This record gives sequence, C-alpha cells and structure tokens, in this order.
Amino acid sequence: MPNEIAVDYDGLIPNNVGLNADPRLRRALEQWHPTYLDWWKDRGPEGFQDNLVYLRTAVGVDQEGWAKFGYVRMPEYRWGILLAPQVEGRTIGFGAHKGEPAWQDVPGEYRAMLRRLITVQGDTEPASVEQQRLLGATAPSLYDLRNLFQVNVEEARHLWAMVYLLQKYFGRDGREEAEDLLRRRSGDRDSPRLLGAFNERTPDWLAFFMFTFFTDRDGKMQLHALAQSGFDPLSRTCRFMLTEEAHHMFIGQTGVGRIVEATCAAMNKAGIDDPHDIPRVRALGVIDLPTIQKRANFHFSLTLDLFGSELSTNAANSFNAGLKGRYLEDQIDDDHVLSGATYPVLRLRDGAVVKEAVPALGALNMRLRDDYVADAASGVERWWNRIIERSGIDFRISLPHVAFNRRIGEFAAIEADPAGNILGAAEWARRRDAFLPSADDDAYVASLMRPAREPGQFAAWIAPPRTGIDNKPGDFEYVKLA
Ligand code: BYC
Repeated sequence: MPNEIAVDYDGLIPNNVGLNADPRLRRALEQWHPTYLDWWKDRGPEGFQDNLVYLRTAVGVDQEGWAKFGYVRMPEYRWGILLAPQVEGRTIGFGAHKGEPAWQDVPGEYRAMLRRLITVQGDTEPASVEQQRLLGATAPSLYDLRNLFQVNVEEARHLWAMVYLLQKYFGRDGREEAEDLLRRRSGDRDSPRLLGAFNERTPDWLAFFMFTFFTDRDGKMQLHALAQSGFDPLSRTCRFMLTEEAHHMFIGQTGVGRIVEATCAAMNKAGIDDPHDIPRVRALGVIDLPTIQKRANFHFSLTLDLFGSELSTNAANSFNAGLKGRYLEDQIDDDHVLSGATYPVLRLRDGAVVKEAVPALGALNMRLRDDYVADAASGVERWWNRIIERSGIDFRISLPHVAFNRRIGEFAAIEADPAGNILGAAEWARRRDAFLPSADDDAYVASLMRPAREPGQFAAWIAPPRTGIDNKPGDFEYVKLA
C-alpha cells in the first residue's frame, strides 16, 4: 500500500499513487507523456514557454503546505498525480448502494457510465487551456500573466488526474480515451470539445476573468458532486482538485472586481455619475459597467448549459448508481436515495415559465444548477457589487434569469430577456445587443488589450491587486521576460 501523504517526487511523474509499484500503468503514462508535451507546446500558452514563471506546484496532499512556489519554465512544470488521503472505512453515501463499502475498483455494471463522466470532466481541462492560449500576449500586468499560467498548468494537471483514472482503471478503452483527450480541439469543426461552452473563444482578459468566475465555478460544483462518488479513486482525485480550483475562482472574482474598481475610480475622478453614459466612460479608457453586465449575462447563461437538462435520466442513473452525488451530499439531511422525494423545477408551460414539483431523482441537474446560481449570486454581491456600492455609483450587476440565452434544456427553444420575460424572435433580434455584448462592445474591449510588462505596471482599465501572490510585493517580477 503506498504511503498516501508522501509524494514520490523523484520519477518523471510525481505521484502519491504508488506508480513505481505498477509498471504497466507507469509505462502507459510515460507513453502518453510525450504526446501530452506536444499538445502543451502546440495548444498550450502561445509564447512564454522559455520564460521563468513564478508558479505554485502541488507537492503534497495534506491541507497544510500542499504547494510550493518557485520559478519554473512551463514545459518543465511537475504535473503530478495526487489523490486526497483515503478515508478508512468509507462507504457509498447515496443511491442504490448506499452504505456499502466505497469501490476501490470500477464496478463492472457501471463501467460505461463512469468512463463517460470521467471523460467529460477530463475533456474540459485541456479545452480551457486551449481557449486561453493567446491571452499571454495582452496581459495587463506580470501578476495577471502569472495567474493565467497558473490556471493553465493546473487545468493541465487536472487533465493528468483524469487520464490517470482512465489509464489505471479502464484498460485499453481508457488509453484510447486518454489519447482522444489530446486529439479533440476547442472550437474545431471536425473534432470539437464535448461541451458547448468549451468551444467558445476567450478573446480578451474580461472574458478570461468572467470564465474563471462563472465557468470554473461549474467546475467547482461538478467536482464537488464527483467528490461524493462511491468510486473512491474518483472521489479522492476530485477532492484534491478542489484545493487548486479555489484559486482559479479567486482570480476570476478579483479580476472582474479590479476592473470594476478601475472603472468606478475613473468615473469618480472625472465626475461622471451616470454609468450609462458609455461614450464618456469609454473616453477614460476603462470598461463601462453596462458592458461588464452584458459579459456577465453571456458567461452565466453559457455556463448554465453545462449542467445539462433540468430533467435528466443520465443524472438520475449516475446518482442511483452511486457515481455522482449532489453538492455537499454528505451534509444533506435526507435519505440519500430520494425515494418519493420531489424537487421544484422551472418549466415552460403554455408559453410561460412555471415552477413544478417533479420526482427529485430526475431533477438532479436542476438542483446542482440551483446550488451553482446561489453560489455565483453571492460572489457577485460580495466581490463586485460591494465595490460599486462603496464608490457611490448607482449601478448593480445582477445575474440574468435562468431562461435567458439558453441552448440546452427547458428553455433552449425560446428567447427570454434577462428578467425572464419570453420574447418573440423579432423582438429578441431587435433587443439582443442590449442584453449581450455587441460587436461594438467587443471591439472596444479588444482595443484596450495591450500588454503591460514592467514589474508593478498595470493597464489603466484594471486596478492592482490588494496583495501579491505568495505575499510578494507589488513590483515583484512574476514572469522573467528577459
Ligand atoms: N454541451 O441528460 P442531459 C470544469 C449532452 S467544468 C454539449 O441533459 P447529463 C472546468 C450530454 O452529454 C465541469 N452537450 O445531461 C471549468 C448528453 O449526451 P449523451 C465539467 C451537452 O448527461 C473551467 C445529452 O446532452 N465536469 O471542470 O445529465 C475550466 C443529454 O444530457 C451539454 C462535468 O461536467 C452541453 N452543455 O449532464 C476547466 C462533470 N449538456 O451522453 C474545467 C461530468 C449536456 O447522451 N459531466 N449535453 O451523448 C456530467 O456530469 C454530465 O455529462 C453533464 C451533462 C452535467 C455535463
């Protein structure tokens, strides 16, 4: 039995899964490694591959001191396989197998379902790296450049986490899936990534921060649901991934927060109190609040699609099977089987949005999405609206209705405004640019994207952070460009 806290850091692949004692698996991963590096160089961050970047690397799995900081060239980053410690005597917490010992191997009857969940999760990780690959060229500071690369190397480590599961537990099928994870490409017409939002562009830094706020938060919710899994290796993997994920959302919430802060400060300095006076605000070289709202509308609605349909037999099956639980399943006070339970779901009935109680088992995607919406809404209040409020400007960023701009599920067939009023096609077309970023809005944001590359220098449209990474001072050289 490997020691599960100590990480073997000596071999090619740092790990706490006893890779040395499993030559077949080690060989499979070592064979995958060069293709992975080719993928990283080809589809990972454009440029900066030879620069030293001040990065965090996971070196342990105990809560205290699990990471170390230091200068690394990205291709030399130590992508490792790290599982949270095994919980002695852990049992399956929900579904038809509730109370049975957690599986240490793949339950044969659920093999296909489990492989699918792991593959979908795995696919999102390299997808996000691909989506963000061009942003380095326009980073608003070295601090932000470093944060981008931190997110990128850790999402890539999450790919390793899923590839480990596929290679260790799914034999030949798993190896093929692992190869396909490097073959699909975000946005590619012939071989796209599996989920919609991961084929969109991340064209600028506002999009990057919105993505890390909204879409990484879907990652948080889904990882929490998978961390409840009765398949113990998946649970342990996801628990450790969540440790890293928190920082990605921090980058999103503070990133947008810093943009909001720069806008409010510039408006106050210029004596502008109407946030809707867009030409005057833009003349200051900052991003007007209505454009930030429209970007939030876009990323939020796109991310809601990642939860799948409100009513889903896939979700019911994976819950019943004990593979994917609810958010914080182990803290919910019910039977964890959901026999006879109902859950309120928003549905489209005779052209109106109504709430209907449906069997809870079929509504698990909706439930996870509700938990997500609450989490995102509280982040918007705490991180963005508080800054606007303190500046005295009369504006609030709000999340649009869940029926707004949807492509998956109950509301895919209709158009609704951000308040949830259903619109006809003509009215939607006429008003669309008031709800979602227009070509003009995007062009304005794009015009601001010029790099700031001196230590301590920040683009005018974003405020500096309150504290540095690893408590470094404001003018710290997070990326050595020389
Ligand atoms: N786009 O029953 P349905 C992250 C498919 S993010 C395209 O409605 P289900 C990260 C679905 O696959 C978290 N297709 O939904 C964030 C199914 O196809 P099949 C990623 C979609 O299956 C930032 C069919 O429609 N992890 O980690 O209950 C940076 C009917 O599906 C979409 C996970 O998602 C879509 N948006 O739920 C880096 C967890 N939605 O199978 C990383 C694992 C649905 O019939 N995945 N479809 O061919 C899952 O739990 C589920 O697959 C989903 C879908 C929640 C995604």
